[in-house]
Order: sequence, then C-alpha cells, then structure tokens
Amino acid sequence: MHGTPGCTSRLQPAFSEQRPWYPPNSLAVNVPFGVNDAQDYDVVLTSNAPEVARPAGSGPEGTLALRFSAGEPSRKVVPLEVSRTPGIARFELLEPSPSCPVASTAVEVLSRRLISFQDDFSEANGPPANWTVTNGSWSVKNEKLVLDPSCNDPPSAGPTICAGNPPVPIHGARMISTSIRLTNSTGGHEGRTGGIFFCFRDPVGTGSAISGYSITWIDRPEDRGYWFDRADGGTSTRIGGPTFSSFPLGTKWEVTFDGPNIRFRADGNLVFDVADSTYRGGYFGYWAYCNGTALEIDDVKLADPYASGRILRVRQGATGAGNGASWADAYPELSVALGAANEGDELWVASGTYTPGTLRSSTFRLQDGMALYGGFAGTEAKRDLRNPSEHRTVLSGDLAGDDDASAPPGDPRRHDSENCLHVVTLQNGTALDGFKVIGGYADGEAVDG
Ligand SMILES: [Ca+2]
Ligand SMILES: [Ca+2]
Repeated sequence: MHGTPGCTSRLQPAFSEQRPWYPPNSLAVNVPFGVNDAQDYDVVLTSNAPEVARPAGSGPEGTLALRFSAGEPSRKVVPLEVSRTPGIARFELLEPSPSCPVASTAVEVLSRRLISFQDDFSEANGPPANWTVTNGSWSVKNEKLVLDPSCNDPPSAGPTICAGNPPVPIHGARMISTSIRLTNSTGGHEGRTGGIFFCFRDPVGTGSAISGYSITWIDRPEDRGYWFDRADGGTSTRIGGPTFSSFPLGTKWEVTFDGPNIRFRADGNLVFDVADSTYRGGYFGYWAYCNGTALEIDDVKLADPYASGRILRVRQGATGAGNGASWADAYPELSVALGAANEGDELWVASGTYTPGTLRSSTFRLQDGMALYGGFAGTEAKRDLRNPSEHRTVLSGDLAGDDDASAPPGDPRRHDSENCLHVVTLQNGTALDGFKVIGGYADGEAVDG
C-alpha cells in the first residue's frame, strides 16, 4: 500500500527554531506508509549545512543512510547533532525510487549572542524612547509606560506597542518579566482586556496574519481571567484558560521557556504550564482592547537567566537531580556538566579524580567563555571558600588508573600508553583554576592551576 499520507509527513518537525541545548534535537523520519512491510527500504538523510546541524552519526559531510528493515516500524527518530554555529540547516530525505516528492525540513540554530531587553522607563515624560507604537496613545509618565484609555481605533486594531525602536526580535530570551496594571475600563462588555504578546513573527501585534503567543486578561463574564492564545497566520488557538476566578489579576507577570514548555506566573502563582514549542524568539509587546482599558507598565525585562553567570556544580557520587544547581544536585560527571554548560557559565568541581571519557581521544573540552574551578569540598556557597590544596581536584587522562610516575618517561612500566592524548582542551577566554592535570600522554602535560 503506497498511500499518500506518508508523503506529507515524512520529516517532522516541519521547521524548528532551536538552540544548541533546546530539545527536541531530533527528526522523525517516516517512509511512505507500509513500503517496508515486505522488504527493506533505504533512504538517505542529508543536511545542507552540516556545520550547523547534521544527523547524528552522519560524519562531517552530513549524510546518513537509514535502513528500514522489512517488517520493522516505518518510523525512526534520528537525533541531530546541533552545533553552536548559528544558521539554518535544511534536511532532505532522498529515496532510491521516490514515490513521493522529496521531503525536506529545516532547523534554525539561533545565535548564542544574548539579545536582552530591559526598560524601567527612567527617561523624562514623553514618547517611549525604546518602543515602537503601532496603535494608540502610549507615553512615559512618571517613569512608567502608560496607555491612555482614550482610543479611536476600531477595536480589532487595538492599541499596540512593540519592544525596540525599531522593533527588535528577541532571540535567546527565555524569561520575560514585567509589572503590568490594567486600570479599570469604562465598563463595557469586554471589561478590562489587554496583556502581552511574544514570540511574534511580525512586530505588529494585531491583524490578520499574526503568528505567535499572547497572554491576556479579560473581565468578560463568560471568559473572565487569563487567556493564553497561539496565533498561526491569524488563526487563533486557545492553549490556556480562561482561568475564570482561579487567579486574581496579578501585577507581576512572568513568562519562562523551559524546553518545549511555556510557563506563565502572575504574582508568583503558576497560572499556565503549556507544552508548545511552535514559536521561540520573535517580537514582544503589549496590547489592549480599544474600550477604555488603560495600561501601566514598568520594569520590563527580557533575558536569558541561564545564558551566562550560571554556576554548575560537579561532585563525584552526587545522587540528586544531576543538574548542577546545588551541591546536592551536582553533576556526578564533569564531562556531562561540560556538555550542558554554556558560554559564561562557571563550573565548580569538588575534590576527586575525573577522567574525560573512555577513549584516548577523549578530552575535557571547554567552550569559549567557560570557567572551570576545582578545589571544592562540595559544600561551599562561594567560590572564595574553596581550598585547592586541601581538596585536591584532579583531571586525569589515565584511563586505566595504572600510571606509575616513578618509572622513567618512555618506560612501559609507566603504563601511560593507553592514556588520553589531551586531558583538557582550552579555548579563548576559558579559565581553568584549582586543578591538577595528570595522565596526558601526547605532551605529558602536568599543569597545576
Ligand atoms: Ca520605572
Ligand atoms: Ca595509564
């Protein structure tokens, strides 16, 4: 059976904005339905920009042969190796005798450069300097952004304002926080109606072709409370709410992105936790219904709280969550922590001997701008409190743990021929401090940081 349904969804997702650490870094590959029922079916998955992203196991050329053996499932999930190089990698699925058009999809790796935006409106009263007004009467008054309740627009094109002048897409922000007050409206059927929009593909917050998210407060009796909507080319889908009376109207709103999830908190209450990874990055702003709703905005902050300055802890034997957030939840393996770390992160490593992997080519590879500190007991709250001479932290390339430094160099009794070639690989702007490095073989490095 060679049905067309398989032809339309052979590579999923269709398009994805991803960052190096943002799941899901994988593609689902479907062969046309049923084609491998009776015989093997071979396809080739290629990336046109393997330096950006490529199928795992494909090698530097970005080409991976996939065999769907007879009778086995006609769907495979192929992990992607996503680099730290920004760009778009387009994937194509090639078949030896295609019964469907070539299937293709793409992954965009966003720039790692953090584009953060914040504004506390400390400028003089007048037009907001860092914002772009699409509709309505917005101004800075007494160090706040204020929407004047009078408006002459049709309600469908309500007052809208976008961060940035000109509007700037906020790629990389994983946290949006703002104080917002919806002051009482004139009492129409819609009541107070307004809120935020984010991850918009277009800076204009209303209209017929919008794509992105909005979170709104509305007082209307039949759907009072918070709404969470996703718009796809102007078609709106409710993905959260209405909350009715479950939550009061808060004045501190916060949106965070955690992998595929988007969470919305108001005054500290978790209002929405929605799995939706359709949009990331894009434009941010505020809007209100044109019925006399007035807004008062302050302390706008869009940032990636995890992008830099994060402290990740590593401690052998740790059995907690393994996310590095505390000594209890430390990474037990330094190599795993390094894989999870980003530019600007600090790694604190408790005493012990750490090896980089199982191969002679294994190495502790520090990315640009990472700092690695050893010499911790595994309890310290500050970096200054560590003591490297008391809490020896060793990076070792002695994979078999059998080195005997008392034998002369070149003597097989040193047992160093199986050791790693390079124990540590540094980049520009990396820091390594408080470690003893032993057991490299290629250059016999013995750095005492
Ligand atoms: Ca202010
Ligand atoms: Ca050895």
